[in-house]
Amino acid sequence: MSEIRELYEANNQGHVFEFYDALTDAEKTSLEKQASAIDLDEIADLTARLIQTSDCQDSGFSEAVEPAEYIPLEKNEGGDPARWVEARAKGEAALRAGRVAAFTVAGGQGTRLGYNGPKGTFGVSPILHKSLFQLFAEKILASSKIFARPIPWFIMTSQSNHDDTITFFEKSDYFGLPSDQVNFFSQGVMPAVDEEGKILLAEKSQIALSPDGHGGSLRALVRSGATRQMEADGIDIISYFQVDNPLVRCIDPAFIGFHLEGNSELSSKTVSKAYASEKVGVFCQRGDKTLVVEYSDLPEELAEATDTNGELLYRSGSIAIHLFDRDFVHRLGSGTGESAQLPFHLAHKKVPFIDSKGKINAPEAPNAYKFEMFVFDALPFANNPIIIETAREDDFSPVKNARGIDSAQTARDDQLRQFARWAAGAGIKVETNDSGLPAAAFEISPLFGDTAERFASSWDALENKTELTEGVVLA
Ligand code: UD2
Repeated sequence: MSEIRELYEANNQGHVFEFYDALTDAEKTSLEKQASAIDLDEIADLTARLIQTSDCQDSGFSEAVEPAEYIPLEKNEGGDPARWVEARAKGEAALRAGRVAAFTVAGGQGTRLGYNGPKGTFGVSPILHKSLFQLFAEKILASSKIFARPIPWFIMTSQSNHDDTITFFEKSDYFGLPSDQVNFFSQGVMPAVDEEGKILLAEKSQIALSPDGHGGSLRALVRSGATRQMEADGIDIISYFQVDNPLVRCIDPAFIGFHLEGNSELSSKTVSKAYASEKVGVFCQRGDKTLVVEYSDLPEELAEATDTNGELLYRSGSIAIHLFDRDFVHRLGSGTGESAQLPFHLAHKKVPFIDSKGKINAPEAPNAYKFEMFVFDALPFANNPIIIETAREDDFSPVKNARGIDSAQTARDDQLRQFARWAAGAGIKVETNDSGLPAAAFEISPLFGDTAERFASSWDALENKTELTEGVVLA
């Protein structure tokens, strides 16, 4: 019996090899490889702590939690315009010095959107239906040009969408970016287990594996060699964003400046929650630690509690835009030092599995547990974390659902509103409704202008100014 099989027997997981003897040689090797990559002690520990004593799961919430402080926007109460000007200059200098890389987590399964393909390939821009990946590529290219330094872009995929993601970039010629500026790596996996912690088989030669959550990005950045490459290239700031947000400012000088000024290991952007039940985590403080309490863990009465001004008390929403210090990622992602490991969270899901008779079962109710890490759980480990406020309309409009809230339609409208604001700011007459939506849909490419100011200067320089009528694209 192979060593790995014996190890599984000894750990009460011998059923994983139940069909082994009847497998082909290639299948045997594949199963052994998958099995060897799983840390059985970790699975036993997670089963005991999270499944069998469910009250042990640390949701981050407790009585001692208070709303976290943040740096307000220059235009908002408490905002200090001079500080923002200084931060912007500092961030621009770091960009000109080539210290910044962009990083997108794109390993999610995008189940809610119901789209068949890597989510980044989903078309979102109003006229040309540019994909999320294309918009990010063009924003990164625009910043690379402005700061006269190539900004490397790291993209974390999952095993199930890795090849399709790379093919998409190859077919589109990397949307104008040099191909060596774009780096892909696949995130780690965790096995799904049943109530007893038994590892499930998806096929006779295939363990039921799923991505280890966006928190797995920290170890994947280390394991893939990305942090080492960054160090060699003089990059110490990692600009993190999710694949689902077409409005995100992939590279934001003021944010970078605040991060550097505060000597922060992990900085985050916040917007005020639009309504109490909005599905974003909230930034909180517990003693001297900053943390995010996920929306599902915040008790309803607290989510709805208001302060003396009638505003939501826990309003500081996390929109999953962060800056990581490279050494911090290295420390956390390689499990060295005292901050050894991000905690795992449980997700109770329906997972098809092979039963002991070798039959595939498609459960109708959740039958399995998946283990996921959340990247914001790195916050309590970070020295000097900084939170800055950002304008929702210029940074956040996620595409999560097929229709309704946070859908392709809402993201399209938010892009159109941004274009209309930029046009009006440059003195162009644009007819809009009360919500700021322009009567005629037009599109501004990030390469024409990726901020209000850069749009205005490109517009000024344009010799043949067209009217911004239906279908016009400024490229
Ligand atoms: C996330 C945050 C929420 C808020 C919101 C903003 C969590 C648990 N909650 O909610 O607080 O900030 O975003 O939009 O994150 N991903 C991977 N690998 C994985 C799992 C996810 O790369 O194993 C990526 C995924 O491709 C996407 C991002 O992480 O880019 C967010 O994942 P999600 O859609 O599951 O997060 P959501 O909407 O629950």
